[in-house]
Amino acid sequence: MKSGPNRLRHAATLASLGLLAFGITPASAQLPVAESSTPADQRLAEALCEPDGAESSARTVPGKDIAAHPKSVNHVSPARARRIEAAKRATLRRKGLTNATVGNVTIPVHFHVITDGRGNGQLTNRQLTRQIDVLNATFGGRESGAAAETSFSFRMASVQRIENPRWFTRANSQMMHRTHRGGMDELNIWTVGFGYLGIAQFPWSGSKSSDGIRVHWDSFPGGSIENFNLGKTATHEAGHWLGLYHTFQGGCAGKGDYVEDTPAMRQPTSGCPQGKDTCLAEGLDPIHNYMDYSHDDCYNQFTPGQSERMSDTWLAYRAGG
Ligand SMILES: [Ca+2]
Ligand SMILES: [Ca+2]
Ligand SMILES: [Zn+2]
Repeated sequence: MKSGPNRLRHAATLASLGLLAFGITPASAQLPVAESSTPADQRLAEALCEPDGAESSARTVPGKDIAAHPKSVNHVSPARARRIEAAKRATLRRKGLTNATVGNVTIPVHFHVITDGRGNGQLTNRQLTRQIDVLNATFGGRESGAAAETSFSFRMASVQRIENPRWFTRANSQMMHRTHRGGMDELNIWTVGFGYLGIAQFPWSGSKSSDGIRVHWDSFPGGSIENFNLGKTATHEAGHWLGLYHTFQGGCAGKGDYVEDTPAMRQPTSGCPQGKDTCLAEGLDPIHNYMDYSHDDCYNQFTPGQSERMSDTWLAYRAGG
């Protein structure tokens, strides 16, 4: 069977089947990238035969696939999220890390810059460095007084540049398996030109050789995707890579995103609507949170609760490689 992101990610249907996790942004900014050659329904068919059961979280390029999937705002089902939580707690207990804390962790980053041979995908070294700077500013809590300073920082470990038009548009699992570097404690970032802003693999699912995040190259600092070109997509996907759900996970009911200090919200945010409040539960929607779908310049924080969740995730699934 074919592989790749095009067989992933059909949010509404897959979520209703309880199979996969992800979301489709309802943002309506203009779409600067080429149309995908793969029809959405084919993507769904391919997703249903995902061989390794990889669970990912995807974010579309604004305007992409939205009309066809208006209800695509569900992610991990609440039942699935409960099982994931139980498994994580059991893993921490087994490792004797229930009350452990994470010191400062510097995560090596391996960039795989995929190009199409026609001038697309060519990120400059300066853009890669600026992306690392954005990861460090965002995970360091430097964009808001309310932001948590997480345990995590990032450093450039390697850059490989690969011309492959097929990988550039499909960003498939073959690309990841053949190029992956390092262990679970190192972050692989594939930059590609697919129909999504980004796709992350959660640490509790998928194979080790596809661990990492795939990010649209034009979302990097200086990229051309309007409202999404300050490098915050990589921050969002790295948040998933460290175990965070969307802030709108689960909507208004239940445990939501399993983070206490992110107020529940019914739907992902488009733009930066001040005062948005979609759940009766206390608190305005956390539109400035990196795990919402707001514009890059609206984002400014992870919360202390998210920071703690990422540390737990690190201990359970990533520490020690
Ligand atoms: Ca919450
Ligand atoms: Ca509320
Ligand atoms: Zn996401």
